[in-house]
Amino acid sequence: MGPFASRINFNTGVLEQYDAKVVRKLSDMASMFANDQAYKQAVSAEDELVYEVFEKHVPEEEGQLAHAVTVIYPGKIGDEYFMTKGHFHTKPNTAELYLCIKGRGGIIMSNEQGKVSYLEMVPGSMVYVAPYWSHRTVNTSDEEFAFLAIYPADAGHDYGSIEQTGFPKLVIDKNGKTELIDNPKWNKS
Ligand code: PAN
Ligand code: ZN
Repeated sequence: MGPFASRINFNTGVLEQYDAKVVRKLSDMASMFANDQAYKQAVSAEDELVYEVFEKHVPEEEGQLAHAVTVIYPGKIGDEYFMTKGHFHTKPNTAELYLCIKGRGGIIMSNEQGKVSYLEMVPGSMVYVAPYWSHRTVNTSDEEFAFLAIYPADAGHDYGSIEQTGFPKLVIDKNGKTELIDNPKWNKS
């Protein structure tokens, strides 16, 4: 593969000329939100779009850099903000760089030792997701939250491990303020 260019629209947060789009609706996120009742009600009322990932295609091989723009729509289940599923990389020693383009949000990261890091993201914020840390982003605003992610193309996504344990903390809206609280469903293995 030779050099190529693409363009992010900084007003909309959308990656123009993307090759593939991943769509995640509420129904794709069963048991990920803490409040099961609020989740069930929300899904049956309207299976809302939670986030989309706009990807460029590069070969999934060592040395290549995958890059994608994620747009998380505003919303909450109970008091928990709309968020991504979250994952470890299948090759756990691979890092990732996030750059916020639009809106306001945050990234929650945790490692196998149960350590947690939460960092806020506003346009221009860059977050270095260190190797071995799981990562999930949340939209803490009432507009679209968009960010670019750049990562080794052979990193792979391991969703299963984090699905089993959950993240140690939830990111919630408490009377208009963003707070981290213990996740009652956290199932440390
Ligand atoms: C990101 C994420 C993207 C969607 O590109 O894949 O934001 O989140 P989930 O993959 O957790 O659904 C990234 O971290 N890639 O490695
Ligand atoms: Zn990742």
